[in-house]
Amino acid sequence: MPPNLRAYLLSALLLLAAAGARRHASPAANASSAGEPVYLWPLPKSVSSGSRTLTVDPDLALDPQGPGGRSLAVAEAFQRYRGLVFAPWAHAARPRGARYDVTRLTVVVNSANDTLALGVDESYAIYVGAAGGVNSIVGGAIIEANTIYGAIRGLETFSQLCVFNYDTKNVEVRNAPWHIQDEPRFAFRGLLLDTSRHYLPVDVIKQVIDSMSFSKLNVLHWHIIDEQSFPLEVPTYPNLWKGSYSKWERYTVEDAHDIVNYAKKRGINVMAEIDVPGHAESWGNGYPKLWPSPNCTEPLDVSSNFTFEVISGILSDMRKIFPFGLFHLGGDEVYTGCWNTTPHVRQWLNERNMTTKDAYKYFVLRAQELAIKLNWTPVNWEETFNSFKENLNPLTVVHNWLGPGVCPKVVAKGFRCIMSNQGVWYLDHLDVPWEDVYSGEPLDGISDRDQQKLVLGGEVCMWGETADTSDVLQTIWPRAAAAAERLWSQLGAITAQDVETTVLSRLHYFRCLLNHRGIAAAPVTNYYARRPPI
Ligand code: CP6
Repeated sequence: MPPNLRAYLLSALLLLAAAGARRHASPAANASSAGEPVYLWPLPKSVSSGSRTLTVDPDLALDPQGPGGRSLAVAEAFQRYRGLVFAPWAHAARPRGARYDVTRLTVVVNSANDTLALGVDESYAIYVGAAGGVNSIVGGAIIEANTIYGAIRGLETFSQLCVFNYDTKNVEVRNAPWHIQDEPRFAFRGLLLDTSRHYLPVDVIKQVIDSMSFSKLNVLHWHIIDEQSFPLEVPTYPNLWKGSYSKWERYTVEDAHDIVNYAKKRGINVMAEIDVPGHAESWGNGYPKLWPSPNCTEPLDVSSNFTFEVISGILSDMRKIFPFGLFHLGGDEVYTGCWNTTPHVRQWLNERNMTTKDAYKYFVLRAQELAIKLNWTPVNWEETFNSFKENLNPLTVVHNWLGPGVCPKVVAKGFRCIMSNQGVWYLDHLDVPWEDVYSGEPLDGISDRDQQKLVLGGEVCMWGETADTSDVLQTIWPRAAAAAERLWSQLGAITAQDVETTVLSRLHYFRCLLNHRGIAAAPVTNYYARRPPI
């Protein structure tokens, strides 16, 4: 652990002890200033703080520096965060002649390259100063980053340093001066959203994207289509979205572009999925020939070239929408029984001397080739690896879900891996408490350094069978935040803390922050029963 972090943890613990009964107090409920801990989520790599309280000017100005600092993306991100930080201030009258300590936020971004990709540099440093600070910033604040995406992460952290004081009606930065240096532990920090089991309106998806950026998650895994419905417009095969629930429960190509652009502005990649050959029954509503027969509607017909023409058409259309380098091809839960019992498929298998397992492999590899030709890295659910291991294309990223222990085998074979162990990271499992989510560890069972590097990160999954617009955000939050910290923060920072005390109070605070920002996050736990007597 870096020495300054250790010092921070120590002082944080002392402050918590001093705060006593107010330990779990929400930002809104607590108006004391000096000596109150500042709650950051996820915890940065290195932090040092002081003991001064600085007021922040409601007319806080952006001072953009460097080629990337002067980009529209940074200007827009600054305005978004200014709006969030000063939302409670909107009810305060600006005192005449008031003076503030922090009047400018300097944002230095070294590169103007706005390409968003896996592994993009998300590091940043923050200084929030007292007089005579670094870089001639006097009573001001500075964020430095190599890319605009680092700057966006830094703006989030800066916004979490800003606390509204309901007594003085000022936004203040407590415990200044702050020095923070930060970067993610894993490049892939995902959340799966399922729009096939229940349609989610574009605005709801945007809320999910907003909330992801608050916890520094950076991949929206959009499980667009499944057996229940096909909500996406595919111009090359325009009958496909006849498989939507209704004509109102559809995404146009324009909607999809809108989502991708909205996510990009928040440093979030969109990884789209078409789950083949199982989980694809809805495709046949528009093109019944994709079904082996009327009583065998899943998996897709492996024996027909038309099946692969449609996949190719979908992928070509989607390539124009989704610039992210990874594309998810599913491949899970493929029950091939009715391939065997459908005469023309049975004949096709016999002619090739293939078992249904061979045909499953043939299907997955052929779909992978189509994605690779479009310059995509294929991602597949772990059954593909479990079934045919090194026969998978070496480019494949294997996506774990069935339980622990697969990623160690995957990386030992030289494949890359994403962890989503359903025992801890399936958000639709409502009985999994946040502590279990927090305990999920992508590198469990992997000690070799080179093999560890093959673990891209992890993803929490919000499957849609039992959640829709009415409850999807409170099902995701606050538990997804536990995984977000696991994926962002250094391992030392997490294990050094007592999950029951400092982590819990920060998570309570983060949940409240989400509520303040309009995200309907559920309570972390039975808060009042645990509250110490005042
Ligand atoms: N849909 C798809 C699902 C699931 C999977 N794939 C799933 C399976 C078991 C549980 C939760 C979700 N609903 N396409 C598995 C990856 Cl418990």
